[in-house]
Amino acid sequence: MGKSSRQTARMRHHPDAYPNASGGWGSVKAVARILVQERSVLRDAKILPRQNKPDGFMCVSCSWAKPAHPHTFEFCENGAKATAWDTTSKRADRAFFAKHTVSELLGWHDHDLEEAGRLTEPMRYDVASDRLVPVSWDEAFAAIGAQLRALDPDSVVFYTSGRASLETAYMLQLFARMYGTNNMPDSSNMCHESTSVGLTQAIGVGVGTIGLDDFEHTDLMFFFGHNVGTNSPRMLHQLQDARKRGVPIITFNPLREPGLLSFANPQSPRDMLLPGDTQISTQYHQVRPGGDSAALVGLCKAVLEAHDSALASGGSEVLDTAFIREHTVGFEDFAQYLRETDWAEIILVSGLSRAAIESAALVYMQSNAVIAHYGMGLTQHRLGVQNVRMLCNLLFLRGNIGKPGAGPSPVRGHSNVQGQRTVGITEKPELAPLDQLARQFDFEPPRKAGFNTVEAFEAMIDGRVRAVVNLGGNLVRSVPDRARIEAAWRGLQLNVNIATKLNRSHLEHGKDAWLLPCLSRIEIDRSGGREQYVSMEDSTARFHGSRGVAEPASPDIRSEPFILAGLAKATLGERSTADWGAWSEDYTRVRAEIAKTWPEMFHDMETRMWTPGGFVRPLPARERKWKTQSGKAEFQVPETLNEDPDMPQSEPGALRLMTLRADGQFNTTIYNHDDRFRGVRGSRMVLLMNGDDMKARDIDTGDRLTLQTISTDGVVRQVAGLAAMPYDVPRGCLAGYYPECNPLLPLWHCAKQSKVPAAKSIPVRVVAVDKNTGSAGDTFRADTGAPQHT
Ligand SMILES: Nc1nc2c(c(=O)[nH]1)N[C@H]1C(S)=C(S)[C@@H](COP(=O)(O)OP(=O)(O)OC[C@H]3O[C@@H](n4cnc5c(=O)[nH]c(N)nc54)[C@H](O)[C@@H]3O)O[C@H]1N2
Ligand SMILES: Nc1nc2c(c(=O)[nH]1)N[C@H]1C(S)=C(S)[C@@H](COP(=O)(O)OP(=O)(O)OC[C@H]3O[C@@H](n4cnc5c(=O)[nH]c(N)nc54)[C@H](O)[C@@H]3O)O[C@H]1N2
Ligand SMILES: [Mo]
Repeated sequence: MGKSSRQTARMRHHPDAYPNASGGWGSVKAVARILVQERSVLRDAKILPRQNKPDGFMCVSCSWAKPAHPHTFEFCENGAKATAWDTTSKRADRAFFAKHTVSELLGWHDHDLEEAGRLTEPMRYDVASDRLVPVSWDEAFAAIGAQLRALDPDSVVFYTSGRASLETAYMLQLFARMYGTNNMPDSSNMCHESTSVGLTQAIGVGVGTIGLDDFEHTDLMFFFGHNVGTNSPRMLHQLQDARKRGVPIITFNPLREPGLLSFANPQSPRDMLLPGDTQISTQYHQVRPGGDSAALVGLCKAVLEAHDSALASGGSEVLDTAFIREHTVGFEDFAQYLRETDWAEIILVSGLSRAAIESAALVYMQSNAVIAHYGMGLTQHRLGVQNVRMLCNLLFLRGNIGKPGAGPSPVRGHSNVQGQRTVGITEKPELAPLDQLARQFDFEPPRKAGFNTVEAFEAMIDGRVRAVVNLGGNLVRSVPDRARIEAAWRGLQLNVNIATKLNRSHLEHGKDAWLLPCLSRIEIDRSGGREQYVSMEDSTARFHGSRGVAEPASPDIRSEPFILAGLAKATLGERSTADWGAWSEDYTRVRAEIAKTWPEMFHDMETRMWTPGGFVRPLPARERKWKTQSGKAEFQVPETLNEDPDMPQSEPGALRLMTLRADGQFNTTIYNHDDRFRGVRGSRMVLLMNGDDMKARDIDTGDRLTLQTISTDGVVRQVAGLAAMPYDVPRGCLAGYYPECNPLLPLWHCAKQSKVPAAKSIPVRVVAVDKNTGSAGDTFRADTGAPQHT
């Protein structure tokens, strides 16, 4: 086989060339492969069937709703992978750390670090031997507590990734506030914070308003910038049911995602046997990255024009004028803005034709109940908050909120990222019930705003942050501006990591670094000598109990509540009125405190958390009660449609880079080097590129590109060794993988108001092309080392 045909075989690029729809037999095979790879106990035990069941554990992968009447196998390919990853029989134990120095491990690929297996006991970095060495829990708590006491609370940051339970999150926020800081950045600062800010402004709650029942009543669903087949696959069940009822799905996404085109349910024998897959998207609009505000304004303009001409010709209203009158403010200004905005600008910025936008608007106008799902394609932009507001504007025009089958549906990321914020993890003091906490625990909580993720790292770079307590993140990988933030991380005085598996953030040690291994919630938690349960909130604002089913990976690992209690006691000592010890031995006590803080939400939690399908939190917007500044749902006039102030209009050849997830990863956890749906195998150092853009630059498939960020701050940000692959994306943009491309993303290139890094629109140029001379196989083998960056 010649060079280029071998490459094409490895990098099957066109979605139509992909043999399987989302799910299907490929998905069954992928699950089987990871069970073998991890030598997972799943193969023997009956663990998977208890995933997302009312009496089982809530999946550690995505946050999608857990139905009251679950499928026998209420899990997906990626949920099964996540479970296998945690229940692996591999161990990174003291023998492993005795064998490998930290300097050596720093040369390992991210995949290989986690693949070493579960951590088994607490460790501390030892300078003399350049190794992580075992310590006792008491020793760790005492040493960390002493250091924290000596530090200024303003210089300490408590990060949470979105997997922690409600109990853990509540304990962490209380610990941080009793210690004296609101520095509580979390993963949502890099994720759906644009939603929390935008929806709160528009509808008075920072979360989506739809539930699973709405899928049965909807007439139309939009999908903006979410890759459901990979990132929340269980949602495909509801989508497929709706499609069977004939409900159209209109997708706006620059990239033609095989996972949004068609679906075969691997758990439905009928779908597996019948030829022909169910079509997911009935219309697919390849909007330019960052062109969503323009596309949404275009949709609104088409609806308004149809309304005006219907009235002029004596027809009936297209807008829901009763809803607009009774429930909203700002309509007149927005309508005027729509009338004054030229189609030419909308078409230019969105990259879509007027006919395409009007065809979507037409279906919207024919539908009485519309859901708008969205993900990182909307939130991770400079105008991320505005994108969310424009989506609300579109829904408001026809009263598509607070009625069955309608509403905004931000598809959240981590399994409890929404819940953490609900129970007080926030850097914004105004969002936490500080007075209540003060009364409940007899202390004076700090009132000063804390750092979000971007601010925490800005402060770390200039030396104002000295210590980090990191619950479950891999920040040197997930945060932008890798070269600068890694250096800052290494300069920390104290670095405390609570984690299940080894990652790079544990190895880039500061002066004093600790690694405290915790249970996964798939495991049975016997803290205090009896089985403990935890709880979480899903993407549809429902709370669920979760009980572990697997034996712990090691007798010497501890639960997150136990670890936080140990740290809090050692740090706060007599200063704290909370009975940390008792809490860590009986989580019902923690839930009782949560219920005291938010009685309306969490009353009778012990029984309600086991309700099949979960219990729902009060959502005023769902009842058309608006807790906004004006007391109404608020239209917004966009500030600008031109997405990107950082994108030079003048530089010819400038490209916009989107950084995305592959099928073989969960965020910084890399299960394998494949992206099954997109047909990429064996490498993540790949750039999906428009074929004409490649031709114009004389780039062939497999050539290795060096990308450089376009910026004026004098910092050179560059990633080399990215193999070009033609893909169906609009001209002028390309897609690469997160976290490999994070060195290109400047820390300050983030959304106004929410500070979510603009990971979906990084201005870049190609500065070097290495012609591929070896075989494709050689090219890909080179990727198993640590990602290259300069
Ligand atoms: N298996 C698995 N599941 C996961 C995760 C995982 O890594 N693996 N991560 C979890 C987390 S934390 C999160 S936040 C979610 C993330 O799930 P998603 O929201 O799906 O996030 P991404 O994979 O980053 O991709 C976003 C999609 O947006 C599109 N896009 C990019 N730019 C634009 C744009 O400007 N406009 C529009 N309309 N679309 C755009 C991309 O083509 C892609 O299809 O998934 C969660 N679930
Ligand atoms: N360029 C770019 N950057 C991005 C994004 C993007 O799309 N593009 N997405 C952003 C988004 S949406 C997110 S959410 C962030 C995520 O960023 P992070 O929160 O930093 O990272 P994760 O990869 O989710 O965390 C992985 C680690 O969690 C630990 N872990 C796993 N399970 C548990 C557990 O039960 N308890 C504890 N304590 N630890 C556990 C493991 O040790 C693992 O190494 O990344 C953001 N960064
Ligand atoms: Mo996320």
